[in-house]
Amino acid sequence: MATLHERLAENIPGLRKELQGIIKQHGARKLSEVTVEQACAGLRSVHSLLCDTSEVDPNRGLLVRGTPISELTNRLPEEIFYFLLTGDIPDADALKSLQNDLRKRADVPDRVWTVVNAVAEEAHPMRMTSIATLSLGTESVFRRRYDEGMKKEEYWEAALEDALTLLARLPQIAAAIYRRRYKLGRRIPSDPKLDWAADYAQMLGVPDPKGEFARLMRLYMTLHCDHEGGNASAFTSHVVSSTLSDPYYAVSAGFNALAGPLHGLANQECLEFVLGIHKKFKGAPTEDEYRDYCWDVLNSGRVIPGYGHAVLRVTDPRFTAFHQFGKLVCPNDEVFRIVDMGYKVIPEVLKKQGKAKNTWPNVDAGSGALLYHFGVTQATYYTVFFAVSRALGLLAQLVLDRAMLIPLTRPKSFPTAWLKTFINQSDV
Ligand code: HAX
Repeated sequence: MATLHERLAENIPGLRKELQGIIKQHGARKLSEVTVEQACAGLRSVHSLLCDTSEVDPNRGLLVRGTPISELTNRLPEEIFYFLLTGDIPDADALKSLQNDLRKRADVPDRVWTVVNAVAEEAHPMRMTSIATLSLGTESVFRRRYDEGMKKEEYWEAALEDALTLLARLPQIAAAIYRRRYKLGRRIPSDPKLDWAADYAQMLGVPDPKGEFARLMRLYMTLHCDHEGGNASAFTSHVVSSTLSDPYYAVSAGFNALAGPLHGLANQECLEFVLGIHKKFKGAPTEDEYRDYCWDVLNSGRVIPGYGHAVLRVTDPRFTAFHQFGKLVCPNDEVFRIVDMGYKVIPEVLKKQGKAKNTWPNVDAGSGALLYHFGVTQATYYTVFFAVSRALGLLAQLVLDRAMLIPLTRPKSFPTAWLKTFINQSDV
């Protein structure tokens, strides 16, 4: 089977021609209407962005290239990256070639370590990850080739070069940040015999005699890989990359969006929520105690982290995958039991409150309890796991954007005065 580069080089001319044909023939057709509410409240559901890597179906959850994520849980993240970019699962040779390519690129330059070590030790790990990603960019092939006058048709190849280098290095950087931020000792070197996620797991230094933590890392990296194009981190990365900033700028910007509590930081807040219950009740509470606790949170004006979603209207299949993993690996762990109990209690409470459009758990509700079980107790680090995984999707999306010659993103804004005039005129 073709290598990733070969397969993309085969696919891209046809895809490009197809899209240009669609634009030429149907460019004036309307895809969506925008209401005043949508324009003033986050552009929800406005069909206005092309993304071929994945889509989120309100009732089925994440579909990667049309395949439900629940059918991909045994795949390696490297296979998923190939799949996101091409729509094909690589065979053994193509996978090996991609893994070898990543290994060759994995060495992190010393000057990046200098940057990582210069960031304040108490800084949030997401800030450190974003800074380190940005600092890797001084070697950007995209930037160098752009400055040399690269043709538009070749942008994707230079973007792919950067994407592979960034992916190869991120686990080392993220693991080093973990060890430095929580004073766990020296960096652990990469082991070239391991796959991408298992290597990340071993570099964290988490004891793993049965290989279960490595299994969790593979699952984690696969489940968080992508979530279509309109979520805050993907959209941010898409906008930055559309200016022809290099992929390091774009992914670092995407990470900055992911660091918000309504997005990727929710996994940190979920564990804090569960640990708060554990502390208050000195273990798992009764269902009645759990319910009262949730009402106290809601009545104090806070949200229940890990529940609700801007698009999904069912239990997130990624939550289900983590939940099943927990039931197999640590069914009696008290923190996991609180997550398990939450699945019974919280949807009912949110339904009664009547505000959330989706009362079911999202991906973040249970992942922290599993990490905690393996001794990764530092919840402030959890969004970094999400970021390392989501880099797969951000990078696949931006390589395809450049391949499809997608131009600068530039929606039109308007002042409130214009909106008032528009409303008055349409009322007449
Ligand atoms: N607990 C309490 N109230 C909630 C809620 C929750 N879990 N989820 C939604 N609501 C409330 C909203 O705050 C909103 O209230 P107001 O009208 O008072 O503002 C109302 O229900 C309607 O919100 P919605 O339309 O159902 O949800 P949104 O699309 O606006 O927001 C969020 C989606 C995910 C941000 C929201 O459900 C939330 O805040 N959940 C908790 C935080 C969380 O789990 N975030 C992670 C999401 C997954 C992700 O992106 N990870 O990266």
